[in-house]
Amino acid sequence: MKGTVHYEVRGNIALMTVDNPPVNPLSSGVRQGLADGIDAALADDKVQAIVLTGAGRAFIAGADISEFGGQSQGPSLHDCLNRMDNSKKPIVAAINGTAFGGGLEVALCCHYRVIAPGAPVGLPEVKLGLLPGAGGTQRLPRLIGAEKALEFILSGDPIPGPQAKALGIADEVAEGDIVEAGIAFAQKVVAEGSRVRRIRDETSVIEKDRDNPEIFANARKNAARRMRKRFAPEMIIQCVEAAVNVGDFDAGMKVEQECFAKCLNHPQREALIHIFFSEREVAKIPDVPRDTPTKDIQRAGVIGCGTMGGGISMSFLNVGIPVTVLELDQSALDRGMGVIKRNYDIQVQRGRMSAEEVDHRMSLLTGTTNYEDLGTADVIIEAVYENIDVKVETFKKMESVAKPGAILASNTSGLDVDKMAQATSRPESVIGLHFFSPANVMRLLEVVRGSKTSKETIATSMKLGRTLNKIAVLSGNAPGFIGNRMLGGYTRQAGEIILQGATPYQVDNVLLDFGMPMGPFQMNDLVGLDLGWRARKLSGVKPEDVPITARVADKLCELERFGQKSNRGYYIYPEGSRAGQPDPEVVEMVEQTSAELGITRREISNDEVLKRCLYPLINEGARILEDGIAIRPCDIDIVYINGYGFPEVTGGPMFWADKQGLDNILADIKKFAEEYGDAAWKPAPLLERLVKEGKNFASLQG
Ligand code: 3H9
Repeated sequence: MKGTVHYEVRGNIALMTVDNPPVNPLSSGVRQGLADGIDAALADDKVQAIVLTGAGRAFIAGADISEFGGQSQGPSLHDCLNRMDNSKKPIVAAINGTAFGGGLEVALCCHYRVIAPGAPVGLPEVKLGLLPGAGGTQRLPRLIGAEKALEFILSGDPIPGPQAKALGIADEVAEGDIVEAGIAFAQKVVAEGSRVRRIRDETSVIEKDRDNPEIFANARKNAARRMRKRFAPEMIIQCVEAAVNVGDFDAGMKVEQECFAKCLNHPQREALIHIFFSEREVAKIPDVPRDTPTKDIQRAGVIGCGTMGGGISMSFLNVGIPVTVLELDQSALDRGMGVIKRNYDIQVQRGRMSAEEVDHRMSLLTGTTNYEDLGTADVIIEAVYENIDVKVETFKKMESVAKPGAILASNTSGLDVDKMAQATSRPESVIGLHFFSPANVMRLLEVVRGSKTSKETIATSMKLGRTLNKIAVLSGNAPGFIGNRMLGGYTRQAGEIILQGATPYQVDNVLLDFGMPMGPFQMNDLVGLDLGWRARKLSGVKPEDVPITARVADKLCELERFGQKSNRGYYIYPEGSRAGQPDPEVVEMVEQTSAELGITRREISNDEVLKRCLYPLINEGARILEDGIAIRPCDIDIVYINGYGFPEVTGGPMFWADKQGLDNILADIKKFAEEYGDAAWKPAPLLERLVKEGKNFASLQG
C-alpha cells in the first residue's frame, strides 16, 4: 500500500501526519492510516482531540489520480470521512501546505481548520474532468454559500490561506509552526467544552440560497461560455443544486456520488488525466538527468521588438526578470516599447493589474539600438525576420557581444538551429526557444536542441520555461520542429476539401464542433491572407504555379480581402467585431475556382472533413516519433493542446488517435491515398508497424 499516516499522542492530543511524498495524495496506505488513526484516537481515553496535518510541502494533494480507472485497495475515502463525521472528539486540520481536491475535502470534514498563510487550498477536480466527490459539493455551499462555492469549484483555481479565511473556509491563519498552532486550537476547543462543529449539520447558509435559482442559471451560462464541451461543469452544478434544494446531507451526497461516477466513467476524465501526467512527463528528458546543472537566468536580452519580441519581453517582465530589448532604429524601438506599455495599460483598464505594477514591470525594461548592451544578459533570444540568412547574421552579432556562458536562442518557428549554431564559436550554447503568439499569453514553449546543444543549455532552457510559467517541450531540430511540421497537412487538406465541394464555413464548423477554438479559414483570416500572397508576389511565382490550395486566398487578396485586418477575408467582419459572417460571394469564388481547375464538386460529409483534416496530423506525428524529433507521443499532445488549441478534452492528437483505433485510421488513410493520391496520404511506417503489432501510440510511452 502506498503512503502512510504517522500517529502519535502528545498529552491529550492525537497528532496524525499524512506522509506520502512528494505531495501526500490519498493513496491506499494513507486512507488505511487515516481510518486506523481515527479509530485509535477514538478508542484512547487520554485523547480529547485530534490534529491532522501533512508532512513536507503539502497537506494532502487530493485523491491519488493514478488510482482512477483501476482497482483500489484499502478503505475508501468515504469510509474515512464517515469515521471523521461520527467522531465525538473534535478534529482540527492544521493545513501546512497544498490542500487540493480530496485533501481540502478531508479538511472540510474536520471540525475546524487552521491554515498556514502560504498554504493554497483548491478544488481543481474540474480540470481533470471530475468533481469534488468526497463531500466537497455538499459541504462547501453549507459553509460559504452556493454562489461562491460554484465559483470556487468551477474555476478549479487555488486561493492562499488568508483568502481561505476571508471566504470562511478556514477558521484561523497561523504564522509560525502550524502543528503547534493546530494543537493550541484543539486545546482551546477542548477547554471550551469540545464542541464538534460538523459542516454537514449547517443549514442556515443554504436555506438563503433556496429562493435564488439565478445562481444556477448564471453558473450554467458562464460554464457554457468558459468551458465549452466540458462534461463535468454541469455535473458540479447539479450537485450544488442538490445541496441547496434537497437539503438533507445524505441525499445530497448520493447525488454527488452518482454525478462523480458519471464523470469518472466519461472519456473526458481519462483524456484530462492523461494531460495532467503528460505535462509532468514532458519535463523528463532521458539523456538530460534531473540533476543536470543549470544556469541562473537573471537578465534577458531580446532582439526585435515586433509582435514576437515584444511578447517574449513581456513574458520575462511578468516574472520579474529584467530585459534589454534591441531594435535596429529608435523609431521601431519606440513603437515596440509603446505597444508593450499599451498592452499593460489594457490590463489596468480591465482591472487585472495595478498602475504601480505596470510601472514596476516597465522599469525592468531597457530599450537599445546597440548590440553591446546585450553583453550582460544570461540569455539572448532573437526574434528577427524568419529568414535563415538574417538569422545567421544575427547570431554572428549576438556571439560577438554575449558574455561567456550566455544562452544564445532563436525564436524561429521551424528554421535550422544548427545553421545558426554554426555561425558561432559556441554551438553548445545555442538553442531554439520557439514561443507562440501572443508570447506573453500562450503557454507552449518549444525548446529545440541542435546537434551540439549542451545538456546544461537544454536543462536551463527547460527550467526557464517553467520560470516563465510556460510548459516547455523538447523537440529535435528538423524543419517545422514538432508543431508546425504537423500543421502542413492539416491546412493543405482544408484547402483541397473546399475545392472538392465543401465551403470554408462547413470546414470551420466541423473543426469548431470538434472543439478547436477556430477553424482553419478563421485562423487564416486572423493571421492575414496577405502574408503568403505577398511572399509569392515578391518571389515572382507565376499564377499557374500557385499551389491550388492557395488559389482562393490569393483571389481574396487581389480584392484586398486580407482577413480580419481589412474586415474582410473568407468572412465579413462588421466594423470592430472579430466574429466573422459567412459571405455568399466567397462561396461563389470557391465554386468558380473549382471549375477553373476542372474539379467536379460533390457533397463532402462532415465525417470526411474531420478525418481528412486530422489524420494528416496523426500520420505526421507518427513520422515525428519515428525520426526521434519528439521524445514521446505525449510530447506531441502537449504541443498541440498548448500551442495550437487542440481540444484538451480529447487528450491531444496522439491520445485521440489511440481512442479512434489506429487500425481504423490506417484504413481510412489508405482509402484517401487511393482517392486523392499517395503523395499526401502515404502512411507513416510507424503507424503501419503499430497496427500490424496490434499496438497503439501509448505503448511507446515507456
Ligand atoms: C480528487 O481529489 C477527487 C476527490 O474529490 C474525490 C475522491 C473520491 N495523485 O505537480 P508536481 C504527482 S482528484 C497522484 O510535479 P508541484 C505528480 O504526478 C485530485 N500523483 O509538483 C508528480 O509525479 P512525478 C485533485 C500526484 O509541486 C509529483 O506528484 N487534486 C498527485 O509542482 C509531483 O507533482 C489535484 O488535482 C495526485 N493527486 O505541484 C491536484 N498530485 O514526480 C493535482 C501530484 O512522478 N496535483 N502527483 O512526475 C497538483 O496540482 C500538483 O501536483 C501540486 C504540486 C500543486 C499538488
